[in-house]
Amino acid sequence: MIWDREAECMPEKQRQQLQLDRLKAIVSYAYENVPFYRKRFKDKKIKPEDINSLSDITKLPFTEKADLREGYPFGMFAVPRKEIIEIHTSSGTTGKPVVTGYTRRDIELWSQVMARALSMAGATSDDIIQNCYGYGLFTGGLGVHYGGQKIGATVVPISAGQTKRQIQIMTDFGTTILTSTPSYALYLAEAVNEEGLSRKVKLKAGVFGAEMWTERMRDELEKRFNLHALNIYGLTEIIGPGVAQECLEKTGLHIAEDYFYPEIISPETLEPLPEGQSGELVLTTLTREGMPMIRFRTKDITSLTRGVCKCGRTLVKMSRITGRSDDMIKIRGVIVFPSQIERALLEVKGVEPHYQIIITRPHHLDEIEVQVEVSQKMFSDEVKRLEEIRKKIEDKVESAIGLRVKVTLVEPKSIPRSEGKAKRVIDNRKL
Ligand code: DLL
Repeated sequence: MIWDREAECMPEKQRQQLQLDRLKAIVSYAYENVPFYRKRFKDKKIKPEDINSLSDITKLPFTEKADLREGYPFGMFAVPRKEIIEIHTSSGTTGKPVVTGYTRRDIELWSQVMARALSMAGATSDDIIQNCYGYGLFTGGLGVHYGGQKIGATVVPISAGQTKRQIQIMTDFGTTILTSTPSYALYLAEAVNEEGLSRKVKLKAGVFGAEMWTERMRDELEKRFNLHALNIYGLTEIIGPGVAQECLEKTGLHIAEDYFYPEIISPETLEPLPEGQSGELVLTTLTREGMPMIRFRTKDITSLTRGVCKCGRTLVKMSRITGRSDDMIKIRGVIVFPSQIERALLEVKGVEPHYQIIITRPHHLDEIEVQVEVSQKMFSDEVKRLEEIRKKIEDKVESAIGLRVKVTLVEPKSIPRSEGKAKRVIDNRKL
Protein backbone atom coordinates (compact mmCIF):
# COMPACT_ATOMS: atom_id res chain seq x y z
CA MET A 1 0.00 0.00 0.00
CA ILE A 2 1.55 3.30 -1.11
CA TRP A 3 -0.06 6.36 0.48
CA ASP A 4 1.27 9.07 -1.85
CA ARG A 5 2.48 7.25 -4.96
CA GLU A 6 3.46 10.37 -6.85
CA ALA A 7 5.73 11.69 -4.10
CA GLU A 8 7.08 8.37 -2.87
CA CYS A 9 7.90 6.91 -6.30
CA MET A 10 9.02 10.13 -8.03
CA PRO A 11 12.07 9.80 -10.33
CA GLU A 12 15.18 10.89 -8.44
CA LYS A 13 16.01 13.84 -10.75
CA GLN A 14 12.54 15.27 -10.42
CA ARG A 15 12.68 14.95 -6.65
CA GLN A 16 16.05 16.69 -6.52
CA GLN A 17 14.54 19.66 -8.31
CA LEU A 18 11.68 19.72 -5.81
CA GLN A 19 14.14 19.50 -2.93
CA LEU A 20 16.22 22.35 -4.33
CA ASP A 21 13.18 24.59 -4.78
CA ARG A 22 12.07 23.84 -1.24
CA LEU A 23 15.56 24.22 0.20
CA LYS A 24 15.95 27.70 -1.29
CA ALA A 25 12.54 28.70 0.05
CA ILE A 26 13.11 27.37 3.57
CA VAL A 27 16.55 28.96 3.85
CA SER A 28 15.12 32.38 2.94
CA TYR A 29 12.18 31.79 5.24
CA ALA A 30 14.40 30.87 8.19
CA TYR A 31 16.70 33.82 7.50
CA GLU A 32 13.79 36.25 7.33
CA ASN A 33 11.85 34.95 10.31
CA VAL A 34 14.24 33.48 12.90
CA PRO A 35 16.86 35.86 14.37
CA PHE A 36 18.95 32.83 15.42
CA TYR A 37 19.43 31.75 11.80
CA ARG A 38 20.01 35.28 10.55
CA LYS A 39 22.83 35.71 13.04
CA ARG A 40 24.35 32.31 12.29
CA PHE A 41 24.25 32.93 8.54
CA LYS A 42 25.79 36.36 8.97
CA ASP A 43 28.58 34.92 11.16
CA LYS A 44 29.35 32.53 8.29
CA LYS A 45 28.93 35.31 5.71
CA ILE A 46 26.20 33.37 3.97
CA LYS A 47 23.11 34.78 2.30
CA PRO A 48 20.08 32.77 1.16
CA GLU A 49 20.99 33.68 -2.45
CA ASP A 50 24.19 31.64 -2.07
CA ILE A 51 22.16 28.42 -2.20
CA ASN A 52 21.91 27.44 -5.85
CA SER A 53 22.36 23.69 -5.77
CA LEU A 54 21.64 20.91 -3.28
CA SER A 55 25.34 20.55 -2.53
CA ASP A 56 25.44 24.22 -1.51
CA ILE A 57 23.70 23.08 1.66
CA THR A 58 27.16 22.36 3.09
CA LYS A 59 27.79 26.11 3.18
CA LEU A 60 25.11 26.48 5.84
CA PRO A 61 25.81 26.32 9.57
CA PHE A 62 24.66 23.34 11.65
CA THR A 63 21.98 23.52 14.34
CA GLU A 64 22.27 21.49 17.56
CA LYS A 65 20.11 20.49 20.52
CA ALA A 66 21.96 23.05 22.65
CA ASP A 67 20.84 25.84 20.29
CA LEU A 68 17.22 24.84 20.82
CA ARG A 69 17.71 24.79 24.58
CA GLU A 70 19.23 28.25 24.44
CA GLY A 71 16.21 29.54 22.55
CA TYR A 72 13.86 28.00 25.14
CA PRO A 73 10.93 28.14 25.01
CA PHE A 74 9.82 29.81 21.76
CA GLY A 75 13.03 31.38 20.42
CA MET A 76 13.25 29.09 17.38
CA PHE A 77 9.70 29.72 16.20
CA ALA A 78 9.34 31.37 12.81
CA VAL A 79 5.75 32.47 13.29
CA PRO A 80 3.91 34.48 15.97
CA ARG A 81 2.94 32.21 18.87
CA LYS A 82 -0.75 32.50 18.06
CA GLU A 83 -0.18 30.60 14.80
CA ILE A 84 1.22 27.63 16.72
CA ILE A 85 -1.62 25.18 17.36
CA GLU A 86 0.32 22.45 19.17
CA ILE A 87 3.51 22.09 21.15
CA HIS A 88 5.60 19.04 21.99
CA THR A 89 8.82 18.61 23.90
CA SER A 90 11.56 16.01 23.82
CA SER A 91 11.25 13.16 26.26
CA GLY A 92 14.06 14.32 28.55
CA THR A 93 12.58 15.62 31.76
CA THR A 94 15.40 17.73 33.09
CA GLY A 95 16.35 21.34 32.83
CA LYS A 96 15.06 22.98 29.74
CA PRO A 97 13.39 20.57 27.37
CA VAL A 98 13.57 20.93 23.62
CA VAL A 99 10.35 22.58 22.47
CA THR A 100 8.83 22.22 19.04
CA GLY A 101 5.80 24.12 17.75
CA TYR A 102 3.47 23.17 14.90
CA THR A 103 1.29 25.40 12.77
CA ARG A 104 -1.87 23.95 11.27
CA ARG A 105 0.08 23.18 8.10
CA ASP A 106 2.79 21.41 10.12
CA ILE A 107 0.18 19.17 11.74
CA GLU A 108 -1.13 18.35 8.26
CA LEU A 109 2.42 17.56 7.14
CA TRP A 110 2.94 15.33 10.18
CA SER A 111 -0.34 13.52 9.49
CA GLN A 112 0.73 12.96 5.89
CA VAL A 113 4.18 11.56 6.69
CA MET A 114 2.69 9.35 9.40
CA ALA A 115 -0.02 8.14 7.01
CA ARG A 116 2.82 7.21 4.64
CA ALA A 117 4.69 5.44 7.40
CA LEU A 118 1.72 3.39 8.59
CA SER A 119 0.83 2.55 4.99
CA MET A 120 4.34 1.16 4.53
CA ALA A 121 3.41 -1.30 7.28
CA GLY A 122 0.28 -2.19 5.30
CA ALA A 123 -2.22 -0.11 7.28
CA THR A 124 -5.54 0.76 5.60
CA SER A 125 -8.95 1.87 6.80
CA ASP A 126 -9.66 -1.80 7.58
CA ASP A 127 -7.11 -1.83 10.39
CA ILE A 128 -7.29 -1.42 14.13
CA ILE A 129 -4.17 0.33 15.42
CA GLN A 130 -3.37 -0.18 19.10
CA ASN A 131 -1.17 2.80 19.84
CA CYS A 132 1.04 2.19 22.89
CA TYR A 133 3.28 5.20 22.35
CA GLY A 134 2.81 7.71 25.15
CA TYR A 135 0.26 10.46 24.60
CA GLY A 136 1.22 13.87 25.90
CA LEU A 137 4.27 15.99 25.30
CA PHE A 138 6.11 13.02 23.76
CA THR A 139 5.55 13.01 19.99
CA GLY A 140 4.97 9.25 19.66
CA GLY A 141 1.33 9.05 20.74
CA LEU A 142 -0.18 11.92 18.79
CA GLY A 143 2.07 11.36 15.75
CA VAL A 144 0.73 7.84 15.20
CA HIS A 145 -2.75 9.06 16.11
CA TYR A 146 -2.83 11.72 13.39
CA GLY A 147 -1.44 9.35 10.75
CA GLY A 148 -3.83 6.55 11.67
CA GLN A 149 -6.82 8.86 11.49
CA LYS A 150 -5.64 10.30 8.17
CA ILE A 151 -5.71 6.77 6.73
CA GLY A 152 -9.12 6.17 8.27
CA ALA A 153 -7.96 3.29 10.43
CA THR A 154 -9.48 2.76 13.86
CA VAL A 155 -7.01 4.14 16.39
CA VAL A 156 -7.04 2.86 19.96
CA PRO A 157 -5.21 5.56 21.98
CA ILE A 158 -4.17 3.35 24.88
CA SER A 159 -0.58 4.57 25.60
CA ALA A 160 1.91 2.28 27.35
CA GLY A 161 1.32 0.39 30.60
CA GLN A 162 -1.57 -1.62 32.03
CA THR A 163 -0.46 -4.79 30.35
CA LYS A 164 -3.54 -6.85 31.23
CA ARG A 165 -5.79 -4.24 29.67
CA GLN A 166 -3.55 -4.08 26.60
CA ILE A 167 -3.89 -7.81 26.11
CA GLN A 168 -7.62 -7.78 26.67
CA ILE A 169 -8.10 -5.03 24.09
CA MET A 170 -5.72 -6.67 21.65
CA THR A 171 -7.65 -9.94 21.75
CA ASP A 172 -11.22 -8.59 22.14
CA PHE A 173 -10.94 -5.85 19.51
CA GLY A 174 -8.81 -7.92 17.16
CA THR A 175 -6.01 -5.35 16.90
CA THR A 176 -4.14 -5.72 13.60
CA ILE A 177 -1.36 -3.17 14.01
CA LEU A 178 0.66 -2.54 17.15
CA THR A 179 2.62 0.68 17.55
CA SER A 180 5.03 0.80 20.49
CA THR A 181 8.66 0.83 21.48
CA PRO A 182 10.28 -2.51 20.58
CA SER A 183 11.11 -3.20 24.22
CA TYR A 184 7.52 -2.71 25.31
CA ALA A 185 6.35 -4.92 22.44
CA LEU A 186 8.62 -7.71 23.67
CA TYR A 187 7.30 -7.27 27.17
CA LEU A 188 3.73 -7.52 25.86
CA ALA A 189 4.62 -10.57 23.78
CA GLU A 190 5.89 -12.35 26.85
CA ALA A 191 2.79 -11.45 28.82
CA VAL A 192 0.52 -12.70 26.00
CA ASN A 193 2.45 -15.94 25.98
CA GLU A 194 2.18 -16.35 29.74
CA GLU A 195 -1.58 -15.90 29.58
CA GLY A 196 -1.71 -18.54 26.84
CA LEU A 197 -3.43 -16.11 24.48
CA SER A 198 -0.98 -16.14 21.57
CA ARG A 199 -3.48 -17.82 19.24
CA LYS A 200 -6.07 -15.10 19.85
CA VAL A 201 -3.75 -12.34 18.64
CA LYS A 202 -4.49 -11.08 15.11
CA LEU A 203 -1.60 -8.67 14.67
CA LYS A 204 -0.21 -8.40 11.15
CA ALA A 205 2.36 -5.64 11.64
CA GLY A 206 4.18 -3.74 14.35
CA VAL A 207 5.59 -0.24 13.92
CA PHE A 208 8.41 -0.09 16.41
CA GLY A 209 10.80 2.77 17.16
CA ALA A 210 11.77 5.67 19.42
CA GLU A 211 14.77 3.68 20.68
CA MET A 212 17.59 1.55 19.36
CA TRP A 213 16.83 -2.08 18.50
CA THR A 214 18.33 -4.92 16.53
CA GLU A 215 17.68 -7.65 13.96
CA ARG A 216 17.71 -10.15 16.81
CA MET A 217 14.85 -8.28 18.45
CA ARG A 218 13.03 -8.20 15.10
CA ASP A 219 13.31 -12.01 14.82
CA GLU A 220 12.06 -12.42 18.35
CA LEU A 221 9.06 -10.10 17.83
CA GLU A 222 8.13 -11.70 14.51
CA LYS A 223 8.32 -15.17 15.98
CA ARG A 224 6.38 -14.37 19.13
CA PHE A 225 3.66 -12.26 17.56
CA ASN A 226 3.66 -13.68 14.01
CA LEU A 227 3.72 -10.21 12.47
CA HIS A 228 5.99 -8.00 10.35
CA ALA A 229 8.15 -6.01 12.79
CA LEU A 230 9.03 -2.71 11.11
CA ASN A 231 11.27 0.12 12.15
CA ILE A 232 10.07 3.73 12.47
CA TYR A 233 12.39 6.66 13.11
CA GLY A 234 11.89 10.26 14.05
CA LEU A 235 12.79 12.98 16.50
CA THR A 236 11.05 15.85 18.25
CA GLU A 237 13.23 18.57 16.72
CA ILE A 238 12.29 17.59 13.16
CA ILE A 239 8.61 16.57 13.56
CA GLY A 240 8.40 13.46 15.75
CA PRO A 241 7.83 9.96 14.32
CA GLY A 242 7.43 9.75 10.55
CA VAL A 243 10.83 11.02 9.41
CA ALA A 244 11.60 7.52 8.13
CA GLN A 245 9.90 4.12 8.05
CA GLU A 246 10.63 0.63 6.81
CA CYS A 247 8.45 -0.93 4.12
CA LEU A 248 7.62 -4.64 4.09
CA GLU A 249 10.90 -5.37 2.23
CA LYS A 250 12.74 -4.65 5.53
CA THR A 251 15.86 -3.38 3.77
CA GLY A 252 16.14 0.03 5.41
CA LEU A 253 13.94 2.96 6.36
CA HIS A 254 12.58 5.19 3.58
CA ILE A 255 13.19 8.81 4.53
CA ALA A 256 10.41 11.27 3.67
CA GLU A 257 13.16 13.18 1.86
CA ASP A 258 10.79 15.45 -0.02
CA TYR A 259 10.15 17.02 3.41
CA PHE A 260 13.29 16.19 5.41
CA TYR A 261 16.55 16.52 3.51
CA PRO A 262 19.18 14.06 4.77
CA GLU A 263 22.97 14.29 4.79
CA ILE A 264 25.56 12.02 6.35
CA ILE A 265 28.61 13.73 7.85
CA SER A 266 31.68 12.59 9.70
CA PRO A 267 31.10 13.53 13.36
CA GLU A 268 34.83 14.32 13.61
CA THR A 269 35.49 16.47 10.55
CA LEU A 270 31.84 17.49 9.98
CA GLU A 271 32.47 16.93 6.25
CA PRO A 272 29.90 15.09 4.10
CA LEU A 273 30.53 11.36 3.61
CA PRO A 274 29.95 9.44 0.36
CA GLU A 275 26.81 7.35 -0.12
CA GLY A 276 26.86 4.08 1.77
CA GLN A 277 29.31 5.24 4.42
CA SER A 278 28.25 5.27 8.01
CA GLY A 279 28.20 8.61 9.81
CA GLU A 280 26.00 11.12 11.58
CA LEU A 281 22.61 11.94 10.12
CA VAL A 282 21.91 15.64 9.56
CA LEU A 283 18.38 16.73 8.64
CA THR A 284 16.90 19.89 7.17
CA THR A 285 13.13 20.40 7.25
CA LEU A 286 12.18 21.55 3.76
CA THR A 287 8.66 22.80 4.52
CA ARG A 288 8.24 23.24 8.29
CA GLU A 289 6.47 26.51 9.05
CA GLY A 290 6.39 26.74 12.84
CA MET A 291 9.98 25.76 13.50
CA PRO A 292 12.21 25.22 10.48
CA MET A 293 15.40 23.27 11.23
CA ILE A 294 18.44 23.90 9.10
CA ARG A 295 21.11 21.15 9.13
CA PHE A 296 20.08 19.72 12.49
CA ARG A 297 22.75 17.35 13.84
CA THR A 298 20.75 14.34 15.03
CA LYS A 299 23.89 12.61 16.43
CA ASP A 300 22.34 9.34 15.24
CA ILE A 301 24.69 7.06 13.31
CA THR A 302 23.41 5.52 10.07
CA SER A 303 24.13 5.31 6.32
CA LEU A 304 22.08 6.06 3.18
CA THR A 305 21.38 3.94 0.10
CA ARG A 306 19.70 5.19 -3.06
CA GLY A 307 17.91 3.29 -5.80
CA VAL A 308 14.49 1.92 -6.56
CA CYS A 309 13.23 -0.33 -3.77
CA LYS A 310 11.38 -3.56 -4.60
CA CYS A 311 8.30 -1.87 -3.15
CA GLY A 312 8.48 0.72 -5.95
CA ARG A 313 9.49 3.66 -3.77
CA THR A 314 12.44 5.80 -4.78
CA LEU A 315 12.78 7.47 -1.38
CA VAL A 316 16.34 7.11 -0.09
CA LYS A 317 16.79 4.42 2.57
CA MET A 318 18.69 4.77 5.82
CA SER A 319 20.04 1.79 7.70
CA ARG A 320 18.97 0.94 11.21
CA ILE A 321 20.51 3.40 13.72
CA THR A 322 23.62 1.74 15.11
CA GLY A 323 24.67 4.26 17.75
CA ARG A 324 25.14 7.87 18.69
CA SER A 325 27.99 10.27 18.15
CA ASP A 326 27.41 11.67 21.65
CA ASP A 327 26.69 9.82 24.90
CA MET A 328 22.91 10.22 24.91
CA ILE A 329 21.04 7.10 25.99
CA LYS A 330 17.35 6.35 25.99
CA ILE A 331 15.99 4.60 29.03
CA ARG A 332 12.34 3.56 28.89
CA GLY A 333 11.97 6.08 26.10
CA VAL A 334 13.38 8.92 28.19
CA ILE A 335 16.45 10.78 26.95
CA VAL A 336 19.29 10.69 29.48
CA PHE A 337 22.79 12.09 29.32
CA PRO A 338 25.25 10.49 31.80
CA SER A 339 26.52 13.98 32.59
CA GLN A 340 23.14 14.78 34.19
CA ILE A 341 23.59 11.84 36.55
CA GLU A 342 27.15 12.90 37.30
CA ARG A 343 26.10 16.43 38.20
CA ALA A 344 23.39 15.13 40.52
CA LEU A 345 25.83 12.76 42.28
CA LEU A 346 28.41 15.37 42.91
CA GLU A 347 25.91 17.58 44.66
CA VAL A 348 25.95 15.09 47.54
CA LYS A 349 28.70 15.64 50.10
CA GLY A 350 31.11 12.73 50.64
CA VAL A 351 30.49 11.23 47.20
CA GLU A 352 33.61 10.62 45.12
CA PRO A 353 33.63 11.44 41.40
CA HIS A 354 33.90 7.73 40.61
CA TYR A 355 30.76 6.06 39.46
CA GLN A 356 29.36 3.67 36.93
CA ILE A 357 25.94 3.52 35.35
CA ILE A 358 24.80 0.00 34.63
CA ILE A 359 21.81 -0.52 32.38
CA THR A 360 20.01 -3.83 32.18
CA ARG A 361 16.77 -5.04 30.66
CA PRO A 362 15.27 -7.75 32.85
CA HIS A 363 11.91 -8.85 31.42
CA HIS A 364 12.31 -6.35 28.57
CA LEU A 365 12.07 -3.27 30.81
CA ASP A 366 15.07 -1.02 31.27
CA GLU A 367 16.59 -0.63 34.70
CA ILE A 368 19.47 1.55 35.81
CA GLU A 369 21.81 0.97 38.67
CA VAL A 370 24.27 3.66 39.63
CA GLN A 371 27.27 2.44 41.58
CA VAL A 372 28.91 5.25 43.50
CA GLU A 373 32.12 5.32 45.50
CA VAL A 374 31.96 7.07 48.85
CA SER A 375 34.90 8.43 50.83
CA GLN A 376 36.80 6.11 53.18
CA LYS A 377 35.59 8.12 56.13
CA MET A 378 32.01 7.77 55.11
CA PHE A 379 32.36 4.11 54.26
CA SER A 380 33.28 3.33 57.84
CA ASP A 381 30.20 5.21 59.11
CA GLU A 382 27.22 3.43 60.53
CA VAL A 383 24.79 1.66 58.22
CA LYS A 384 21.92 4.03 58.97
CA ARG A 385 23.93 6.99 57.77
CA LEU A 386 25.00 5.21 54.59
CA GLU A 387 21.39 4.37 53.86
CA GLU A 388 20.47 8.05 54.23
CA ILE A 389 23.15 9.05 51.74
CA ARG A 390 22.03 6.36 49.32
CA LYS A 391 18.42 7.60 49.41
CA LYS A 392 19.57 11.18 49.01
CA ILE A 393 21.50 10.26 45.88
CA GLU A 394 18.49 8.39 44.50
CA ASP A 395 16.31 11.47 45.04
CA LYS A 396 18.85 13.80 43.43
CA VAL A 397 19.22 11.57 40.40
CA GLU A 398 15.47 11.19 40.10
CA SER A 399 14.91 14.91 40.07
CA ALA A 400 17.72 15.28 37.53
CA ILE A 401 16.59 12.67 34.99
CA GLY A 402 12.99 12.00 35.90
CA LEU A 403 13.53 8.28 36.49
CA ARG A 404 13.98 6.33 39.72
CA VAL A 405 17.29 4.51 39.69
CA LYS A 406 18.83 2.03 42.06
CA VAL A 407 21.88 3.48 43.79
CA THR A 408 24.51 1.20 45.31
CA LEU A 409 27.30 2.62 47.43
CA VAL A 410 30.60 0.86 46.90
CA GLU A 411 33.95 0.83 48.66
CA PRO A 412 36.55 3.48 47.81
CA LYS A 413 38.72 2.46 44.82
CA SER A 414 36.47 -0.41 43.78
CA ILE A 415 35.39 1.07 40.45
CA PRO A 416 38.01 0.40 37.76
CA ARG A 417 40.06 3.48 36.86
CA SER A 418 40.72 4.14 33.24
CA GLU A 419 43.71 5.80 31.64
CA GLY A 420 41.76 7.29 28.80
CA LYS A 421 38.14 8.30 28.79
CA ALA A 422 36.38 6.80 31.79
CA LYS A 423 33.81 4.19 30.84
CA ARG A 424 30.82 5.51 32.73
CA VAL A 425 28.03 3.57 31.11
CA ILE A 426 27.87 -0.19 30.95
CA ASP A 427 24.96 -1.11 28.76
CA ASN A 428 24.08 -4.73 29.42
CA ARG A 429 20.77 -4.61 27.57
CA LYS A 430 22.29 -6.89 24.90
CA LEU A 431 20.57 -5.11 22.07
O1 DLL B 1 11.48 9.15 19.80
C1 DLL B 1 10.04 10.12 18.13
C2 DLL B 1 9.48 8.78 17.82
C3 DLL B 1 8.29 8.37 18.42
C4 DLL B 1 10.11 7.94 16.90
C5 DLL B 1 7.75 7.14 18.09
C6 DLL B 1 9.56 6.72 16.58
C7 DLL B 1 8.38 6.31 17.18
P1 DLL B 1 12.55 11.83 20.68
O2 DLL B 1 12.00 11.43 21.98
O3 DLL B 1 12.87 13.26 20.42
O4 DLL B 1 11.56 11.42 19.52
O5 DLL B 1 13.86 10.96 20.46
C8 DLL B 1 14.57 11.01 19.25
O6 DLL B 1 15.28 8.72 19.59
O7 DLL B 1 17.39 10.98 17.83
C9 DLL B 1 17.14 8.57 18.16
O8 DLL B 1 18.31 8.66 18.95
C10 DLL B 1 16.09 7.77 18.92
N1 DLL B 1 15.25 7.00 17.98
C11 DLL B 1 14.03 7.30 17.51
N2 DLL B 1 13.60 6.31 16.67
C12 DLL B 1 14.58 5.37 16.61
C13 DLL B 1 14.75 4.14 15.93
C14 DLL B 1 11.08 10.15 19.23
N3 DLL B 1 13.82 3.61 15.14
C15 DLL B 1 15.74 10.05 19.32
N4 DLL B 1 15.94 3.47 16.11
C16 DLL B 1 16.47 9.92 18.01
C17 DLL B 1 16.90 3.97 16.91
C18 DLL B 1 15.64 5.82 17.45
N5 DLL B 1 16.78 5.12 17.59
